[in-house]
Amino acid sequence: MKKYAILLFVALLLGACSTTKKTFKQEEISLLPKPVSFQLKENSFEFTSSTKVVLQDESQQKAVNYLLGLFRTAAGYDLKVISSKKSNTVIFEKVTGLKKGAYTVDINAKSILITASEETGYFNAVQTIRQLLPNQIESKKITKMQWLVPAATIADEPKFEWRGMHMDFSRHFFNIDEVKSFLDNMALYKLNTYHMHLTDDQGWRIEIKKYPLLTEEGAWRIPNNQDTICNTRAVENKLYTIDESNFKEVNGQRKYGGFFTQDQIKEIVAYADDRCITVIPEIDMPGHFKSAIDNYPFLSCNGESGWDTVFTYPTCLGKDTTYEFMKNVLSEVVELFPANYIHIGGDEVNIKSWEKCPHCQKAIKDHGLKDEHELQSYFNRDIEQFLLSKGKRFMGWDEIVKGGLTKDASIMWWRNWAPEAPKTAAKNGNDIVITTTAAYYFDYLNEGNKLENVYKYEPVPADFTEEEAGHVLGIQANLWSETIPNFKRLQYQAYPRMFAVAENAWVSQEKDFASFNKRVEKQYDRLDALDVYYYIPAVEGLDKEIAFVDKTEVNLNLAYPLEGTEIYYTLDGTVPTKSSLHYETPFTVNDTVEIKAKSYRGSIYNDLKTTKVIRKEYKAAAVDPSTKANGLKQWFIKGQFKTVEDITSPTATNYKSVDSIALGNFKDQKDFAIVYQGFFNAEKDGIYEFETRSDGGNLLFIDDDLIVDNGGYHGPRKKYGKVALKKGLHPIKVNYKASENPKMIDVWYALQGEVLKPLNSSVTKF
Ligand code: TNX
Repeated sequence: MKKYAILLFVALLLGACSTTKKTFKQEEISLLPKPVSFQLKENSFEFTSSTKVVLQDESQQKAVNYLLGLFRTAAGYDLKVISSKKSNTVIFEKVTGLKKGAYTVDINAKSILITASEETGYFNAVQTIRQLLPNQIESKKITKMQWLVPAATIADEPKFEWRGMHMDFSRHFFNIDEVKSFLDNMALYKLNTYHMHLTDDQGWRIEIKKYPLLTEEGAWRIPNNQDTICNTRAVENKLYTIDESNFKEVNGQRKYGGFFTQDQIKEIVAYADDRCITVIPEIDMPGHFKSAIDNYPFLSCNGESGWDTVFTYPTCLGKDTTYEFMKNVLSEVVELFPANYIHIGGDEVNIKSWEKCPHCQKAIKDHGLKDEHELQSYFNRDIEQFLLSKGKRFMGWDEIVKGGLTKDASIMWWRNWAPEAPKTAAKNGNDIVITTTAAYYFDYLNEGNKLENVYKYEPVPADFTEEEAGHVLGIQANLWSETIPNFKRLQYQAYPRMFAVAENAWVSQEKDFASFNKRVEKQYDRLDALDVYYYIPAVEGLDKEIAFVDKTEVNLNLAYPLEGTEIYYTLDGTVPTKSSLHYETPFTVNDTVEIKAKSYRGSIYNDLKTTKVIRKEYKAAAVDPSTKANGLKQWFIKGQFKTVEDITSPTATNYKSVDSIALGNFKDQKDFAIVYQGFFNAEKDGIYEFETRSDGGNLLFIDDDLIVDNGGYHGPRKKYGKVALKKGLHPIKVNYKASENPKMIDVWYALQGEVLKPLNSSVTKF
């Protein structure tokens, strides 16, 4: 008896040893997107080389493959796949009634049970387990370690069916390995729709067998003025270097470009499909078509190809050959992409060409159309019918709403300034993907469109009824690549903002930025393991010149705290590296210098920030200025001025006295200038900042010295300047030259470092 008791005790002990493992703390866990429900339990499950995976149904294959792949690469072993339950197993089990993408996971020391009703549910469950595993699971090198997953019960389902990311291959090209890496990381965050913008003015990126010139010629360009921004920025900032591997020598000419063969497209689609990601192709038409028109000039209204003022000449919609060309292209495209939707663009069309084109005008007349917008809709409907005949649905940018849509069409709303487009579409019963410039334009810099803004943005328009909201398929962020010339830069623009898209596309619960941000912070180490580049907090304090008289303290800060991020800077004009000066505390400057600073987290750095720190001499106040009233003198001068420099100071006494600087009723006038003159009252000795905002051009002088140079012809633009002023009155003059379409002239001021205030009669005299 005693002997049995001892045996039983040993058995229990052994059992306990093999099943009692680490219990995780909540802070160690960071799931993104956040699951609907997550209950942490005691203990954990350990993956070992003897862990088996129970596969019972074909719909589980993709999820199982992905799980096996993770362990093969990072742990160096193959998990065995079996069909019946045992202990130390990961069991995939089909249940009925869960929504698409939904899953449950139950993890205990002995097993992991995953349930779902279809393949994307299983796949999402594996991604949750992937995020619960140590970051080393992302490594391409084998690590020997304990692969623990916390015991927990999880139930989860997505909010939106369309959880999208977009890449623009035309403006800059990204190769197939980069696409695959992007897809892998989309999968990790449960993003399931990948929109490929494959054609545009700057390059055609998909092989079309019937029209070989599209890629033989249309995929390659001689670097031109479209490349100036990147090339200029790249001088000091390598993140803007145009990827060298996308250049090739053609007949002695260095050309930029690239394209996907149809086989490569199939490979991408299959790779995405293995990750439960749908690929949506976009062939942008009838505008943004220059790369095709260049090589097939019959497509345009008069054989012309190139840029008009803002957009390129579109294809002619009055010639049958255009319709035939589009359909021939699409016939090949539909065969390559199994997705339901084909995106035909439809944005930013320069309809001026159609106004002048006899073919287009004839088509408008023949088909009883009202105008050029209806001509585009006529074209859209024809293309839509064609796509329907191929079993595909038609999708386009929100401009296509204007001339009328059929019930079946779907749109992507991007123009934040055109809220009537999604409203009209939703009322009409069209489905909508929200991709607005207000939050989802990831080509916009992180500093201007911050993570918090993306996270807090409410995608469904506030004026949508419940029924209309039902037409919102989901959300998508776009990575337009005019200024994204390499894959590192693309990742820099995408992360961490892509997390906000993943979270808001998935989670229905109320938003809480602080708690979301905690989970975001935990992702950076995983991104490091994945070898993904990302945005880190920028150096703040160098946005404007710093002026001083004697000496000044320079204070550099990170825009927000992020563990492991440090600032490096130089004072000798060179671009800082990690061997440059390491910023610890504010430092004193007593002569004019240029500061260049970058933040670093490991080898990740962000955009260079540069500013001048300039020594100034005080300007003495005017002696005996003999002023009578508050405000400024204003002269309105009729006449054509070539530049703002051509305005001479008026001496006439026909001025008006004004309290503030503003365009007011002059908005409706043409060909004029305005001059303001008087004194600025400096309340104390100090550095003063002036800022002007105007169109056309303006110059601000103090004591006849140019302080703000906002000259040159331009749309509304702000500029600033700084000056050291002794307490008292200082002569001030503002010359403004109106643009063709006068919009504004106003002037702001502040003591350096303080908030700008409008310049008005409280500080001016004449
Ligand atoms: C507008 S979004 C465009 C793109 C540009 C993008 C730059 C859309 C349908 N058209 O062609 O790349 O702005 O932000």
